[in-house]
Amino acid sequence: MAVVNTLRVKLPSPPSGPAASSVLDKDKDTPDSHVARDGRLIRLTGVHPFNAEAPLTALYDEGFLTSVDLFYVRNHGPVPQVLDDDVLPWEISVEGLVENPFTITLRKLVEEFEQITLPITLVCAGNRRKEQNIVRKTKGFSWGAAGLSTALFTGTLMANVLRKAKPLRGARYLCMEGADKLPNGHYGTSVKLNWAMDPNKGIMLAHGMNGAPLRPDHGRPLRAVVPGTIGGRSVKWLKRLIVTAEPSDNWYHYYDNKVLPTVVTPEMSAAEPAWWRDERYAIYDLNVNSAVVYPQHDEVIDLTLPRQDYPLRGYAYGGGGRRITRVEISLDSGRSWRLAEIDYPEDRFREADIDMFNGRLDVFSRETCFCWCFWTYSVSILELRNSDSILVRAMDESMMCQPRDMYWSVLGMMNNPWFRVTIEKGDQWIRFQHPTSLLPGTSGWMDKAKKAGGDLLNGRWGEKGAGLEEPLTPPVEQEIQMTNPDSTRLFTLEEFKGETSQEKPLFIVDGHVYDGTAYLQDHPGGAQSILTSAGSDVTEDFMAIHSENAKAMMRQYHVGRLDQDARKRLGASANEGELLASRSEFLHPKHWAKATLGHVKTLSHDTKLFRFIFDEHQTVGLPIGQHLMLRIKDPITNENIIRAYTPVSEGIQKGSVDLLIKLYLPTPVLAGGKMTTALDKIEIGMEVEFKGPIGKLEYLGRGQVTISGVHRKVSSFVMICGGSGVTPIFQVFRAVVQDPEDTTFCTVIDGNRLEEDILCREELDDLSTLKRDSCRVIHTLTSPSADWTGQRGRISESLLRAEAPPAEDRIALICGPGAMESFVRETLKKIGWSEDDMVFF
Ligand SMILES: Nc1nc2c(c(=O)[nH]1)N[C@H]1C(S)=C(S)[C@@H](COP(=O)(O)O)O[C@H]1N2
Ligand SMILES: [Mo]
Repeated sequence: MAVVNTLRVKLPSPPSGPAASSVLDKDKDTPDSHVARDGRLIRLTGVHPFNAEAPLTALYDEGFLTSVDLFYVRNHGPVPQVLDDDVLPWEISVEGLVENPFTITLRKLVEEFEQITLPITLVCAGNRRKEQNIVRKTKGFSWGAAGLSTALFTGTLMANVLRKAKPLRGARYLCMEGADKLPNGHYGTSVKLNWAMDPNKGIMLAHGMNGAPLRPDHGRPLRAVVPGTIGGRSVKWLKRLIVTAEPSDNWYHYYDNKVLPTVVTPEMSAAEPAWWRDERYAIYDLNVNSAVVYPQHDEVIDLTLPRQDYPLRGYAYGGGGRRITRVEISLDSGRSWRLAEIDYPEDRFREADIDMFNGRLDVFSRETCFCWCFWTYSVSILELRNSDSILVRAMDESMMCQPRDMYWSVLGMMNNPWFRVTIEKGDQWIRFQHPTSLLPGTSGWMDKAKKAGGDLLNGRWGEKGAGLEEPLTPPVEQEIQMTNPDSTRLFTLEEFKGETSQEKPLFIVDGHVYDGTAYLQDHPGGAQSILTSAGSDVTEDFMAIHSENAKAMMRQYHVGRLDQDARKRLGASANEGELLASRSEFLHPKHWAKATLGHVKTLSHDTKLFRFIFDEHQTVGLPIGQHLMLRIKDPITNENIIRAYTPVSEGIQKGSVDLLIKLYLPTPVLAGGKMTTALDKIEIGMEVEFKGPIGKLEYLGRGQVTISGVHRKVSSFVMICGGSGVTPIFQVFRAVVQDPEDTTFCTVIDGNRLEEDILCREELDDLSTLKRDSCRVIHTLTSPSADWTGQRGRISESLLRAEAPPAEDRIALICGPGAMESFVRETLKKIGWSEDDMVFF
């Protein structure tokens, strides 16, 4: 690079290091088998077509300029392959309403036109769409908040090329078309001609990115770059420029990159094409937006460590060249706001007038802002601890501010409500939750609020409680029927595998078999997106990616379902299944491990013992005192139900785990518990999933415990429980009593209503006989029969005073219904316990 004048400032430079040079295994069987990529990018639409963003933190940490490796990618279909020898001879045409139509090669574009280099942030209109999809599934896939990237683009101003063609009177639009052939024709769109002619808009024809030729994913060898405007207008693999009187009539111009009015449902948009024909709803300029990067999703601050201030950090951008003029932070749900500091790295280029990458770098002559900026706000940990959430909003120079409420629309685009990070609190820590998470098996606060039944559009982020209005109409959440009741064929695994081929791709969603043949030509992601699914179970990806409309279409391709045996074997052969099966412990903290229901034993009118079976060589892998999570798909609503349990079986037991579960059965006035209702319906041999361990207490044996990771010595336990709360307590009690060397004293106080309600009674009583001197089990009943000889009444202050006084190295373990737990907490405090010595499960 030739430096023309001496700089007083240091310019941000692209991240160094070589770009990815090998083709990932995943891509080898796809039409993109010629495209080298970086494995860190998170794929958002299965394997192919390639739509991907970097982990948000990795993107931010690279700084102002994004490496070509982490630059987000939005491909509607396969990447056109352009060999080295074909780069310079690449031809584009300039045609339509022009006096002087011509074609020109890339070589001539570089030779004949002035070359410029500009820093530009591209943002997909779908950035942050996952938040919309959680409110209600849109017709678009789930982008997180990293659907944007910044690079130094080198090329020529579009205006210079157009001027040479001499647009005629009446010409108002510049249409652009790419070389990628998609199910609905080539990708194409348009922008206003007088924008393209305006040097202030910076619209360019780019062949270079961060000082190297464009990468295949980003439009090699030539693309349009339209700064300040959604990425969708920056046509890649550019072949044609067509000057017209009307906006582009390309299919993708009509059916993509629009914000339809919020009243338009996915069904209406499919049934009434007029909505799409309204150019007023087309998106051009980006809207003002911002996001929090630090704290990251799931980041934990340990409050026991020395406290420093925490620098909150993130990004913001505006559209149409407008500068971000403020970024504000609220720690009190939007009642008050504080000003964050903003850094504009783009301005450092403004002061330079140099040559960079063989193009003139002249940001100075424009007043526009075409790049993201970074905000910071330092806050004390104490304030974070006292707050429920961090809210961020940005404003641009036209005083447009991000709104509090989401504007939900069919395509889920331009999502820009205040970015909210919630703060969860424990005794010794706080943890942050972003709205969504892209990692499998994880979720953000939005998923949780929604699952808890909150209305995410109630102006309070789905919180419930005093002063909040219930929505006038319940949110529409309809179940889509994907199966055809007439398709009753049962497939064996051999039949399914034998009949599937590249001509006739059969695939599985939710145990049902679909035949994609008739849809190969019409799939918006190209035939490849179906062909890569042939012969496999694509449930998770399919459900995550597809809209309600797409799901409704599945009915016509439904051909039957797998039989039990095929389901089991297919599940077990999935990669993840193999990975999990090769471990000596069944539970995995990150992956859901599959087990089947072995048998069910009824213990009382409302409790059953469930045995779940897994690999016979594995133990469950649960430390004493910890819990596991059970996930079941409701057979009717398909909804995932997750609850934490502590097994009653021992950790050394191989091949199975036993859960004692109290059933909350429906009554004429009350619906039953969700898990109960689902468990009631599952049959022997059916599949469920487990994950874990979780929990703050671990009993290491012989008087040693850790509580939230902190090691402690115990000489006696008081274990207070009620109902099924006995299960975690039982684990610890058994561990103490079964070890002859363990001298820890235990007092179990178990409160129930009727004698037959006492769970694990025999086991508890039998175990206590092993250590008569050091272990006691006290049962108390609120409705005892006449011949009951044990304690009577609720767990009371006098009972606790008598049996559970505080003592040196004594810890209370408490598990039971909420009301009981809070009574015990208050009472123990009253009789002299410190809260540090109580553990609630
Ligand atoms: N020819 C072509 N151009 C295209 C697309 C495409 O699929 N084909 N996707 C568009 C969309 S929606 C976006 S957001 C940007 C993404 O550019 P990138 O992949 O280089 O980040 O390219 C745009 N240009
Ligand atoms: Mo996009």
